[in-house]
Amino acid sequence: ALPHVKARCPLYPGSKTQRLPVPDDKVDWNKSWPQYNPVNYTDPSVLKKPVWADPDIGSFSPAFNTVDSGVDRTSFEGKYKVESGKPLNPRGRTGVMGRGLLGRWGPNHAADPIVTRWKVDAKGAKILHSVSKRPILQFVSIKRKDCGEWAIPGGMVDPGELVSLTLQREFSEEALNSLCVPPAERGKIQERINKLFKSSGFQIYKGYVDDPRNTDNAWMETVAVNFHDDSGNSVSELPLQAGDDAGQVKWVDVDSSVALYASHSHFLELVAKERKAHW
Ligand code: RP5
Ligand code: MG
Ligand code: MG
Repeated sequence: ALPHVKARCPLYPGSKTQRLPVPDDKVDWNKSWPQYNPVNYTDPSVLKKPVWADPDIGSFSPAFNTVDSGVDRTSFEGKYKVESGKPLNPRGRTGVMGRGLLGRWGPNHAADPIVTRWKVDAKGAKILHSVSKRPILQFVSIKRKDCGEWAIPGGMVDPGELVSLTLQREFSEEALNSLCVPPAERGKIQERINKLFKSSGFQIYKGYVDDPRNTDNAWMETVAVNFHDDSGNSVSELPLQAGDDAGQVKWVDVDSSVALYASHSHFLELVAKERKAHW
């Protein structure tokens, strides 16, 4: 895998903390760097001890590389190292130690629902891309409130929650604003969502996410699943409405030139290849 990039962004998100610059050839922990001494940063929102966050190491020593009191501390990347009680990012140095904005020491597990349909003309015929001559996919994208970047409407897996439920819950909260749907419309929408999320899920990716919030001791991992509305008559007709940590929501053409949050563009590339769509 290529060395992580967004996990080395100069300014740590939501803070004034500058990461220690880590050159490409020093990302790997196996490359000796005796003077490496990155800044220690854990966001005040994490130190306040919300339910979703671990306590600080010292008073707290969880069992790593296993499920520990309901919290999944296993990594899709295999067994990660623990040094002086702190887990080490399996993809290497980030220029920040501590947890930053992430609640868990070690892996922080998320799920990404990639809901797609074909781009069609007024008659319902698939539109082919002028250069690649392939049909164009569209996916439901949200604009994240934290950074303003467009993204897949993903979210954290709650302790003990099935990933299949996280996928449906996060999509409902962020792209359909399910928490604010009037009761009269709720049943019909719920029925469509249930149907889509029960049937056509295709796992696209499972593993490390190159997320700007990652640190040397805490990082994002995800399961990304594609739910494709091939005929365009199920989810395509749902009224999209941004909710929770999403500021806007819309159908976006799947194309290599669209810049997205974290590794989301890579996930869409895998979807496009799988569906033989334009990329
Ligand atoms: C990314 O952060 C994942 O791919 C997922 O989309 C997202 C989960 O974090 P929140 O949306 O809950 O902030 O790394
Ligand atoms: Mg969410
Ligand atoms: Mg989210």
